[in-house]
Amino acid sequence: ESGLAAWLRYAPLQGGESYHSSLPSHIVALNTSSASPVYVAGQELQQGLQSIYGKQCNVHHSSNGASSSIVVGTLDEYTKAYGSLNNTPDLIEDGYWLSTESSPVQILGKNERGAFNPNAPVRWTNEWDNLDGSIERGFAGNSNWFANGVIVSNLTRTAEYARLLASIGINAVVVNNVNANASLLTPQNIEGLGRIADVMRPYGVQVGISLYFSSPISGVKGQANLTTFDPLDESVVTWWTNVTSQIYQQVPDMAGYLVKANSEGQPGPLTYNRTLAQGANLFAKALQPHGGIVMFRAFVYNNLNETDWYADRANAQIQFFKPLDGEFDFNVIIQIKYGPIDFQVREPASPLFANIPKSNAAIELQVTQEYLGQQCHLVYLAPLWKTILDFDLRVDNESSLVRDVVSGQRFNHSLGGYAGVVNVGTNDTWIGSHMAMSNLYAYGRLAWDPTLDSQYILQEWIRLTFNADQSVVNTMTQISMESWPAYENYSGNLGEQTLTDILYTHFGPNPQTQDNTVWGQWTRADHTTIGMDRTVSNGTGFAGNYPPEIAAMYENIATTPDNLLLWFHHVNYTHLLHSGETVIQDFYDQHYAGAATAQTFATMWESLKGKIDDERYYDQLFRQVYQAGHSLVWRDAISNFYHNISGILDVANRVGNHPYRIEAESMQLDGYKPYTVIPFEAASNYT
Ligand code: BDP
Repeated sequence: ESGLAAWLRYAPLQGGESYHSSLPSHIVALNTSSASPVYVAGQELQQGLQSIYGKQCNVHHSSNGASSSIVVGTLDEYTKAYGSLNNTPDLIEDGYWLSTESSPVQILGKNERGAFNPNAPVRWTNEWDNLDGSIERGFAGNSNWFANGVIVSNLTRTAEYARLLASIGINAVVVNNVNANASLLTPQNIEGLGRIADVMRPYGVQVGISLYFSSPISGVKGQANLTTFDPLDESVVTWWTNVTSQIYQQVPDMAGYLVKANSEGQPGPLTYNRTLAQGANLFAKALQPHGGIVMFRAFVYNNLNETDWYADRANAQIQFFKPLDGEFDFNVIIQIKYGPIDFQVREPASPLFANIPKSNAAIELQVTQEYLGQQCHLVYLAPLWKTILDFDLRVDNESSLVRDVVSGQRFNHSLGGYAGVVNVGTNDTWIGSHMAMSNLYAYGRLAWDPTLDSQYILQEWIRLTFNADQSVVNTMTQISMESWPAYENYSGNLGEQTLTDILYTHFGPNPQTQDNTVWGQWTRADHTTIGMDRTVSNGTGFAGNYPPEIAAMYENIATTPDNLLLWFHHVNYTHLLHSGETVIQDFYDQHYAGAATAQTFATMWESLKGKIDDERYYDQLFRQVYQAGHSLVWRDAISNFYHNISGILDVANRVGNHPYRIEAESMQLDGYKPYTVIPFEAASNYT
């Protein structure tokens, strides 16, 4: 089992034959075109029944009169073939109706993709694939669809990916990096996008692309080269209108554009003193005749100027977007990362969700574990996402759950939803580790229905991906459910964010880089105090970006939850938490507790030997052993760092005292050269 089949293995069910008589013997898929999702759904049913139950069924494409059948089709096609239905629910786009009570069994969709209605219309993945085939923050090999600047000819894996995504309700994939490249827009690549769309379409998955804002002046081969990219310049408008039409000729159902502008070195409208809304609307207008939408990223900040101690990157989105509310075209959605900084292990919900009621909004989640162990650490993310989706922002003192904001329900928008950064690669596990695929599965399930319980989703995934053996389900559940709290504890608790190296790798401990760079992920730690004061009264004012009830909660140290204390407040190391512990001692205790929990994962995993296939067993075991070791590196590096900086002893005398640790210098080094590690706390005796 390489992992390639993910949760669509259709593993044989023991005693499957005993169900044969109660299963229908015919499948009717009401579409004759093999490129249609309904046709493909018929084939999937056939394959699933065969593989799970050993039952052979024929697939027909029109009503064959047989009563013992499963019919799959759109509601419209069904009524044409079988006559009208009583009691069908009202379906929205992509919604479907499944009845096993009727004869024939009905699986009917509002459209070909689709009595479950999705919670939000936009359920996309973002893939940060570069045209050269590399993937930014991808941990599973190279791109499945790009190589050497063009779109590859063999798109088999791309089609397989679409199949996986379809099964969890994802309806579009943005295929290239948000840090985009203008040469995506050459005629050759536009033709290639057409091919990607062709292999995804039978699964009901559309293609979207990221745009490079200054493409008109980038000398794109086969396109006009302008001297300006000013969004209000007529020649620029015409340029994008033309390119957009060319794309729609190849991809008539293109989902839309994703745009990262004026952030981290990406060009944008501010160069011409135009607003971000004017920039977004340039693309919105080009897309309107074709029905596409613009996902405009709220991740806008100017890192290079943030040398001012009081500047707070967390405020940037509010500063940029709040004044523009109401100025975005109807087909623009503001795509907002879940927290105000950047995919950290713990962040408060982005207050932008509460501040642009007139605009469509989507939440951006990260399936790829950029800051969260990069698939070398198991971190099941659904519980983290749920803390945000279920958070009540109390806009106008009324219930305003983030999930109701992005579904469009809270502020009455018909557009909104979810963007998940996945970054699948050519590796057979898709994202780099077998267990990390629970995150992709959970992402799709939550985008369809954010009220689902994290553990429920997880167990559904375990049964499909591994098996239903109770000990398999229980063990994997325990490891996964303990994984995010453990990672948070050993990588940076109390709202410190993930204390990784933030200069480039975002992997492994390096707390000192937090305060020594211009990236704005500060800890503000000195010899006596730690934490970032984001209050209105004394700090950066960030807390005031929330509606009054929430602002008041975070403004006050007494009502700020311990797990976000240092996110909002700057305190003495000896400050007492709600738990009664001091900040520094809790820091030590939790880093030890988190690493201790991670030690148990490998042992628990070992109890699964023989209960799952060896290939996946050993692959994951290797990762759990690695995580056990690396969690100690984390624990010691962070604890030592804060011990050195604060000078406060660990009451349990563990910090700096690791009798069982084998130091590198006491080993025979073969083929290694000692070098000085910075910060030294992350090293063995400085090297
Ligand atoms: C940061 C990543 C960087 C991305 C950026 C973004 O480190 O690679 O380009 O986010 O989301 O987290 O645009």
